[in-house]
Amino acid sequence: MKIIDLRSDTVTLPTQAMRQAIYDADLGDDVFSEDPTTNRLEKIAAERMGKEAALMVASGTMGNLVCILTHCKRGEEVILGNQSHSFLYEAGGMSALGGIHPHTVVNQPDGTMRLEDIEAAIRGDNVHFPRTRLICLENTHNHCNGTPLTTEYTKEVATLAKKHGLQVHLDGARIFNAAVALGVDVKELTGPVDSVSFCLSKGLSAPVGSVICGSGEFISEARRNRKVLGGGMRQCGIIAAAGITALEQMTERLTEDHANARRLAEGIAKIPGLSLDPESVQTNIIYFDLAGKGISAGRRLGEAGTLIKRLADRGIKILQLGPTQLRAVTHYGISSEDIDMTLNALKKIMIDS
Ligand code: TLP
Repeated sequence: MKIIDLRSDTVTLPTQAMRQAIYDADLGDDVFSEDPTTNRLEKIAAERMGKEAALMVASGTMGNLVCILTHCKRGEEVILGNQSHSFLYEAGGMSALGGIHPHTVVNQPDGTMRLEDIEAAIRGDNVHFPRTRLICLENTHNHCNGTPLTTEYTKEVATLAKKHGLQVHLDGARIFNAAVALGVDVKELTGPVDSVSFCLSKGLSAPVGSVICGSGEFISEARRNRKVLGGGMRQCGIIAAAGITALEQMTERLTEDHANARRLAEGIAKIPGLSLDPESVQTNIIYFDLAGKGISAGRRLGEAGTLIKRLADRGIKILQLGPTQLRAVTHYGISSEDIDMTLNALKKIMIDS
């Protein structure tokens, strides 16, 4: 049975060109900074992000953690969205490993935090308070419908940070989705921030890896923190090779994923019993809801009598986030025929239930 896996863009498999690049990669020991392929990836990534230097890391989670550890000391505070990936889904790494205090501010449905809310969260100089050091943004904002944050908004946050002597880190796991959706060069979105982490292994389809970018000084300190976390990866040109192909060949095609997501969203919006605002879908992530039909979303894949299970029986995988909330993500492995098949299956299941 053909599998249509819409759970995440993390499920993408490497392209043929990536497999060839991996096979051909020149290798060395990256802890000595002697892996030529990793050095090349880092150079390309820094240029693309408009930063002085870059560092490959194992994952998006490690990228965010290394950056936060590099910006903040123990007992210092990070302001970040209450729907941000770093707050919700990174196992509390900043506090568990860094003794760093997360201070959440409400994310608006478009993934922004109100400037006045950010400003109100910044601590005054008082012995009772942790010292605020960093503001984190996320672009695209995964949990807020994959919405891209604009250049203007990013600049406003950076200006506010500067006014208060703070740094800004951007979780740009899907920053190329944002750039393509907004029709801007990725540098415009990363220019205002002090550090950015982006993923090679999501929509860009590389098998492993993320890259963090910032000033030369920041990245040499980050290299030390990566080592602390056990992230010195020796001959990691094996994975950097696929990352170079990802940056060279896979960024512009993200528009296809966005078009597929929009079509899926428009289709879902027409199915009685499912609810979603297609206008909210600007990139490759779709959240939708079971609006009170006699079918539950299913607690986990495989539970009988649920939408998730019934879709899985037809080879279609989606993700459940709450009792009625579901997520589908389009990516390189999803064609427009797959979208048609998914919509037909959803229609049939909802009519039968
Ligand atoms: N997101 C994953 C899950 O962890 C939820 C997904 O399927 O969307 N930042 C953002 C905005 C992310 O969405 C993710 C992964 C990460 C960081 C972490 O990246 P990895 O999985 O490489 O550690």
